[in-house]
Amino acid sequence: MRAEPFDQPDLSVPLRCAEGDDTRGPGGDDQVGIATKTRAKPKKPSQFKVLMLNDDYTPMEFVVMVLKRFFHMDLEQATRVMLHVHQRGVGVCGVYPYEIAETKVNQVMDFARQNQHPLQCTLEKA
Ligand code: TYC
Repeated sequence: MRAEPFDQPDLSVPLRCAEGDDTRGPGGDDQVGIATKTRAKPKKPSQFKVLMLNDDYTPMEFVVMVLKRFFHMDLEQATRVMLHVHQRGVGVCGVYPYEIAETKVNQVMDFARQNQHPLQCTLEKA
């Protein structure tokens, strides 16, 4: 599995021990224990845009099918997004937490490859 560049722990934020997780025994002697640390300020998982890129070869109908199948768009919405990408070069298919966005990108790229289309999809921090 590829190491992913986005979900590294934020080491700039200090972690503190949760109350009551002192691992020393009753006599204050050192003991082996589970280090249970909680983040002082829990963070919302970051969101990622899934972007579709234009190319000169993938059929419009195929792009519409992809948007319907993997992004649950209806025909009208999928056609609008496809035409936006066709005219502007790039467009947003959806915004998701990292792991879901990465899965969508892989699904689209696999499906395009299986059908021998050069369609490209990527993700970007929202
Ligand atoms: N430009 C392609 C064509 O003219 C259509 C297309 C649209 C391709 C969107 C990719 O993400 C894309 N057949």
